[in-house]
Amino acid sequence: MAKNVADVIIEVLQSAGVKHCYGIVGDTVNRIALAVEHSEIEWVHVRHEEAGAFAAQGEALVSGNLTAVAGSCGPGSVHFINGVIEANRNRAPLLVIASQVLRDELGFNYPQEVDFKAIYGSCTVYCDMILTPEQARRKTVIACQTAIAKRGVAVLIVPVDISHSDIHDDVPYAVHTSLPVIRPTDADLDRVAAILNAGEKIAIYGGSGCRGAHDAVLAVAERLKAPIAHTTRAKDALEYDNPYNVGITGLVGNEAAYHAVLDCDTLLLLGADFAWRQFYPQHAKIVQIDLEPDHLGRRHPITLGLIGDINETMKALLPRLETHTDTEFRDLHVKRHKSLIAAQKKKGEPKHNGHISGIHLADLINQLADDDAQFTSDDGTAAVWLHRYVDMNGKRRAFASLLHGTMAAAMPTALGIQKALPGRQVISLSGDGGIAMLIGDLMTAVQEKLPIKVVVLDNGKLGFIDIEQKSEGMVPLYTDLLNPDFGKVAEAMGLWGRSVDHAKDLEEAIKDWLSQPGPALLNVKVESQTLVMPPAVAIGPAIGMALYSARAVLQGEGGDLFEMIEENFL
Ligand SMILES: Cc1ncc(C[n+]2csc(CCOP(=O)(O)OP(=O)(O)O)c2C)c(N)n1
Ligand SMILES: [Mg+2]
Repeated sequence: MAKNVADVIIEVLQSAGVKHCYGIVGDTVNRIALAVEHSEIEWVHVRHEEAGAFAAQGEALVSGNLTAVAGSCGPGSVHFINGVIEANRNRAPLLVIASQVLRDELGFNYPQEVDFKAIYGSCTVYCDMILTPEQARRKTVIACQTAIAKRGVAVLIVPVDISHSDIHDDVPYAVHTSLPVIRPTDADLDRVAAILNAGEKIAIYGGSGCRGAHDAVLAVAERLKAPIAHTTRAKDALEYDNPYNVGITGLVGNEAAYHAVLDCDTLLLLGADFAWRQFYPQHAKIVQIDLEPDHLGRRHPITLGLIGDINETMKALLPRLETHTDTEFRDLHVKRHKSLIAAQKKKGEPKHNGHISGIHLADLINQLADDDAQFTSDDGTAAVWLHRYVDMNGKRRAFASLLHGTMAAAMPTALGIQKALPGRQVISLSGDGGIAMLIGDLMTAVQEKLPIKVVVLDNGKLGFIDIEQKSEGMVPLYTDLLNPDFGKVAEAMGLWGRSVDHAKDLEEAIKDWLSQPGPALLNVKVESQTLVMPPAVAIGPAIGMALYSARAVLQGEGGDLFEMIEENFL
């Protein structure tokens, strides 16, 4: 019997594990939407396709399942772009159905005709158009299989006349995926062990490739008496139950991790592709292990680079390692990390004026959130506070735009995580700039009954850029935000909403907000000047701040300068 193409596409998606399809209906995608309606896949109706793509990647990341989005031709499917890039960089398996105008009209500048291959070809793992009804099953299978196996975004371009067509000769192509075990050979592991056994001050620097390898990495660290620094993306994979943790190095990090990595004589780099080259040691021997061959030695020259899954490789390496006994190097950095974080939290505590720092807000949320809460954060100061001051424990997870670095991802990503994990507390740390960008999708939380908890860090500024410009010696340009009361905006949209501006009211407000059964938004007026200092203040920013101080006084911005000094140094 003849089958409709749209039904076949959705049948393949369902067999590949897709549970939800996020999108906005319209003309060319309507037949696909009908197929979704007839399947076990649930349509999630968003207000902006970009938010839909962020949500889908949140679901894909937290569940590991292939997730889908579908859009109408032209602008509808163009709107996905920023979320698609975010998903692809985060290695989220995502299938995009970009519906297209009639095949007959392609190439003639037809209304809403867009060359999706030109747009999506460079930022996805697969992008192709279904050219005939008979290709539909086969291309959908390859698209799904590629997205799952290569962990990225596959875009399937579907002309409207194709999705309405019938397939007469349906061949049973099906999605096949498996997880191989990949580790270096025994001889290569012996070479790694020889380097590590000769080391005296050994540090481990773990990245997101360490997900699922917590115990194996810790066992190696214990054998080598090595402190473990980690990237921001590995925070939830390595920080918990880890007596060797020294936290994050890099711009968001702290001095303990920074020095552990820089001052070691031997660095074991595991599943980490940290981009900032100045944070790698100049003279240490570096052994790098990564599942991705193109990560080996691409940031910094290394002594030995091997391809392997971190869990399997560490388990095979452990018996080859001699037990080191000198704990001085490790203990020094572990102790330093603990006292640094405690001191920073102390500094962030409210002062006589009742102002709330982002540090204090993050610290309180850390204490009051559920044990298994899932956190998302926008690019900006929210990402810094989340990664520095919210503790992970093996059940919590942190999601932020750390590779693409986009604003506005936090709230929509939370929608998708909530969809995947009903009943779980999902907290979005949103900037006031970030929330405004996709604010319409707060209505998705209401309409789709997704009880996400959004906190807006309302500093009245594009705060991160304000600080950045000051550190370049500039008097800030175009960073001010004239905000509405986001608590009231949320209420008008049908969420629970409230605003707080004094530290004395904060704890009660957070408790109230987190206890709401439905979606809730807490708007918190936070200090705009709390500095996001890198672990070792480079000469550049220090001079920049001094220059800014001089210029600010000369240009009559002394008030701002005083506020900054008061928040950070008094
Ligand atoms: C879509 C997008 N536009 C611009 C930027 C550049 N940028 C990075 S952080 C930032 C400021 C974010 O402001 P806000 O959301 O208010 O967060 P804050 O730093 O004030 O907490 C900007 C403009 C970006 N990363 N993404
Ligand atoms: Mg802001």
